[in-house]
Amino acid sequence: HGLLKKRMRELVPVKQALLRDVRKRYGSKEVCKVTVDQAIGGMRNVFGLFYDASLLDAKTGITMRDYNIPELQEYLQKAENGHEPLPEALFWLLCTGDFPSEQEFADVQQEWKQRGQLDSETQRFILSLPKTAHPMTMLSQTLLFLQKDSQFFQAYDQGKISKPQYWEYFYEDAMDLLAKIPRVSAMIYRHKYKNGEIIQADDNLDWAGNYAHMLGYNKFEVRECLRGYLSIHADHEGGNVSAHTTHLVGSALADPYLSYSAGVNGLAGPLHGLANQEVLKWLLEMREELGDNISNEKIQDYVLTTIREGRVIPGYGHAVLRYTDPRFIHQKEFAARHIKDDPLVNLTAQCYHVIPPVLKTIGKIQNPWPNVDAHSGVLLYHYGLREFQYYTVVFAVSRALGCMANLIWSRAFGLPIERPGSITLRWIEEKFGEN
Ligand code: FCX
Repeated sequence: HGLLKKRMRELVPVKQALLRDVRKRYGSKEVCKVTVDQAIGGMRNVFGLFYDASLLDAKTGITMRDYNIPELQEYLQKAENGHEPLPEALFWLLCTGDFPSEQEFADVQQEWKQRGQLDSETQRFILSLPKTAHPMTMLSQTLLFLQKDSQFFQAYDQGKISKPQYWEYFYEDAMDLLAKIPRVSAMIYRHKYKNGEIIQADDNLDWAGNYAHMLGYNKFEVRECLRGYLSIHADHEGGNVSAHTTHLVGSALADPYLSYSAGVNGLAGPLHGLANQEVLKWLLEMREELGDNISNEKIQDYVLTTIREGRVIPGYGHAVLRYTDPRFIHQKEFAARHIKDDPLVNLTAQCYHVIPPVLKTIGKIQNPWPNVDAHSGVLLYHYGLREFQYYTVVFAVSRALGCMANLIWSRAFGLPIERPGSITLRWIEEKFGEN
């Protein structure tokens, strides 16, 4: 076994004991009240989930194991001459709460290389998918195809395992899934957009660098872009659609492949992960209609027209955040360091100044500021990855890190099947009605 599993075996009993103690001391304390509005309104600010690896603050944004985005960028391992954090190191942190040593980091990297091969059946499956399918659908389908290899499913099916062992089998599946997902995703890209001309993995590269390479983008800067991208999108606490779906499906003891395929389906919604493709579409439409060097006034009008048409401004707003998403800032700073005079990058920066004041004038919008999706696609577009339908797949490769770390811990903590209650209109009227 690798060093991460060894470390998890040390940690699991310690954290299980901590959880028992917390429940004993605080188990009956009230976390929050729930109003009828909250039950109907998508459970905003209902704290009814336990999800240990990250926490979202409305003002300051995401922390993963208590570290914010600039801290992660500073403390996690980087590639030689690189500035961006490496996802292998982040996964260690998400699983253990500690930054990995060089040896521990290298061990995860090595393990993913060893587990990453796709067998010929899987490759044939991907290459047989209809090219008209959306790349997110292809990814979800391939994760389901890989489910045949689930060690958890097989052991459970044969009645071989009991509850204390579940997490170890989830761990094995999670590590396999993470090792394979860049290869699967790159193959989907090459199949759909590049005549099926597959690029073999380069085992000298790191996980994210290799993904860039297999997509067909070999500049150091593109690798750096993906290293950062795959790190900052990894986890965004438990309540967002992809994380919550994965967590919920996993709670029924559906294995990591089934669980994450479900999470990917949620990520494919335009109000969630698909927003990054929508941003590109929206910016390109704006440029097509208004040309280059668009004035601030024209952008304002375009925003208002989009809203009048009953559409949302993609990349702006958030269910939890109330200020600019620090992940947006991370990408903006990346662009400032690496990219000079790209029209779409410049337009994105201009939109950042112009759009929030316009959205503020529309009373119902709770958060006028940009989220991560407002910037991510523009970077990929700059580097030549212009098939924007594909962008959410890159998000999905990243989100797998957070979802898998949390899924392993959900089983290690022995969390039960998730089953909140629901209410009906009649129930509300009868409970709160006058008579
Ligand atoms: N453009 C236009 N209208 C917006 C808006 C935007 N960017 N953001 C919110 N609104 C509207 C909502 O549609 C809602 O209108 P309604 O009452 O007529 O249905 C109203 O303002 C109140 O919504 P609000 O409470 O501010 O936001 P929600 O928590 O309901 O929704 C999302 C949050 C993110 C879904 C919403 O802001 C949105 O649709 N943004 C655009 C899509 C997007 O960027 N999604 C990515 C989010 C995230 F980063 C991710 O998951 O990846």
